[in-house]
Amino acid sequence: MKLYNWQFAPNCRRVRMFILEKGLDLPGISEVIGDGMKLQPSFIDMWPSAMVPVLELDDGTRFSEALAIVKYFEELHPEPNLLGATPLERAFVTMWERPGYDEGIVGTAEVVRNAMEVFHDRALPGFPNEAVVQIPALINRGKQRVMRYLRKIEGQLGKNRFMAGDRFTFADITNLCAVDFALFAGMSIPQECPSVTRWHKEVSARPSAAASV
Ligand SMILES: N[C@@H](CCC(=O)N[C@@H](CS)C(=O)NCC(=O)O)C(=O)O
Repeated sequence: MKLYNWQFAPNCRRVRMFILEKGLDLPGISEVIGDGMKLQPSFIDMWPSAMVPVLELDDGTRFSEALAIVKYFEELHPEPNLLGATPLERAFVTMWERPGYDEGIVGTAEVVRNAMEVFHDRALPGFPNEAVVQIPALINRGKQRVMRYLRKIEGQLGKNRFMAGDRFTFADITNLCAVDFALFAGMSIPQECPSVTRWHKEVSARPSAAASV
């Protein structure tokens, strides 16, 4: 088994942290990024949609999408449960995992990809052979989106210790990856979000948080 990985990428960290929380031996890790934070041509030849993470099984089967990969591991290794133990808990894990990805990670990516020089003409991932220009107006729009996201999770974390309730799940993993990505991009948790700060401190102290960076 092999995980095609980009150490910097928040979507790869979602999978690495999940594997650590499961207590599994990390499968083979293959770094796909070469010079200039660009995907290696050999990876693009193998996987033309040009995005990571990708999991490769021993029989050569490959699939992508962080959520698909963690679901696969959860089926194979049900304990400790990270995706929800009952129909209702699974609904809550999904409900609170999605904004971490759709709003937190994607919103921050909008900021990073439109601001950083290294992403010049690479403003969207998955276009290895054509230029995607940066749009400076998207930097502030991305920040707006992330601030709305932080206020949204503040509401949930004001009432619950963890994202999906009273225990740690994959919803915490994706949201931690999102908040850390936003901090990397120069944003901060606003004062009006004390519960996000409280939760961020608690989940950051887990060994899997440091080990997955
Ligand atoms: N929906 C995908 C998103 C994957 C994605 O956006 N991956 C980014 C890294 S976080 C990527 O592969 N970027 C390649 C590039 O920038 O060239 C998932 O959840 O796994």
